[in-house]
Amino acid sequence: MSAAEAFEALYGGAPDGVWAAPGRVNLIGEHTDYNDGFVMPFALPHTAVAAVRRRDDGVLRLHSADVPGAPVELRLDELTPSGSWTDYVAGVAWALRDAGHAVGGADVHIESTVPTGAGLSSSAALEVVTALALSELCELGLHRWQLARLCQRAENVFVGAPTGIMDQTASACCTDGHALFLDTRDLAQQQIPFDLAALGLQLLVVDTQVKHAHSDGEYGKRRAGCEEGAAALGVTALRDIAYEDLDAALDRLDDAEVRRLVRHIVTENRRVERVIELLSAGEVRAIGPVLTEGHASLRDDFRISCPELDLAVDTALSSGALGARMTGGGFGGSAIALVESSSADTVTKALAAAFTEAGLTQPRVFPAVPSSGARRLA
Ligand code: GAF
Repeated sequence: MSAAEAFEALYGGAPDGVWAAPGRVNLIGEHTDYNDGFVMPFALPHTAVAAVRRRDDGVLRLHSADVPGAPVELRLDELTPSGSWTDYVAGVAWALRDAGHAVGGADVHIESTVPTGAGLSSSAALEVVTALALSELCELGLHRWQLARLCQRAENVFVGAPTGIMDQTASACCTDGHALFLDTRDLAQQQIPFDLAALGLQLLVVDTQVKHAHSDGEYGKRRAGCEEGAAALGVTALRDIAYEDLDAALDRLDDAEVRRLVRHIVTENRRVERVIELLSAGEVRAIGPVLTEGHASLRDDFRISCPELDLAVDTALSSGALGARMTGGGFGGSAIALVESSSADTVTKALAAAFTEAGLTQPRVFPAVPSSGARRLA
């Protein structure tokens, strides 16, 4: 049954439209987004699909294919977080209305293929598909970057997770066959062609199936530590520390942990620039070692890896990957590995064997193909 048919069965009558918004993989630029830095995600083919019908009576009815039962019914003027999946949808309606946009209600049915808890932005996909649908149905005329900002606000203020802007912008703004080079300070964007198949390459996603939650404190602690570093160095954000000035900046910091956080952010911004330079020069295979260096920095300086992610990265590298690193918020979720297409099977089998030997749940491994951002399907 399609999402539109499921909507009809639930609510009676057809939806006004059907929209989709993808999850993402981040190629490089981790935890730089709340430091006004650079990121480079691309959209996955996995999407949250929403069949939506506008209403004007102040009522929001929400249903997900993953949650059996009747739709949840909420009043727009009484929205409060409930700790469930509906917060990501209701939070967007709240953020739109809080910003003064006229949203009068909606019936919503969601079906998502974005793996949850895998660090692939299933929640941003939910937010962005809601924002795009409501914006179009209520004729709000908002730009994609404005939708991303509103979705980030929903996540920060309504859901209560202190995330940056990368995931929502990736879901809203990515395009097929490209990675998105995003300057998170002003949301300036460049679409970078990233057609790996044409070069005989694949980027494997290795979902360790270890779950994490952003709101569990560690993410917020890293963010607070970065802000402490920026304040101690007298800059607006760590983005303002040039790579060339890193050693001098580190000398001015007393706290060893803050020093490590600062070093990760400054070197990570440099790695994003390096990847752009290499991709622009057509040296795609040469980004491999830069990705691997990024993993070491996240593991040793930012300290957000975990044994499962390290095992995925080490195994991918020892079985032939050109580069590998964890991707996303950390503490579980997914790693990525750049591989020759001809060695994708070998790497996948090596991962399965290593996880079996370590007594871990099998990872879910699949090639990530750069896909379209949010769009209307019907
Ligand atoms: C999570 C957050 F939601 C993003 O904003 C970003 O900080 C990422 O972790 C780490 O790069 O996905």
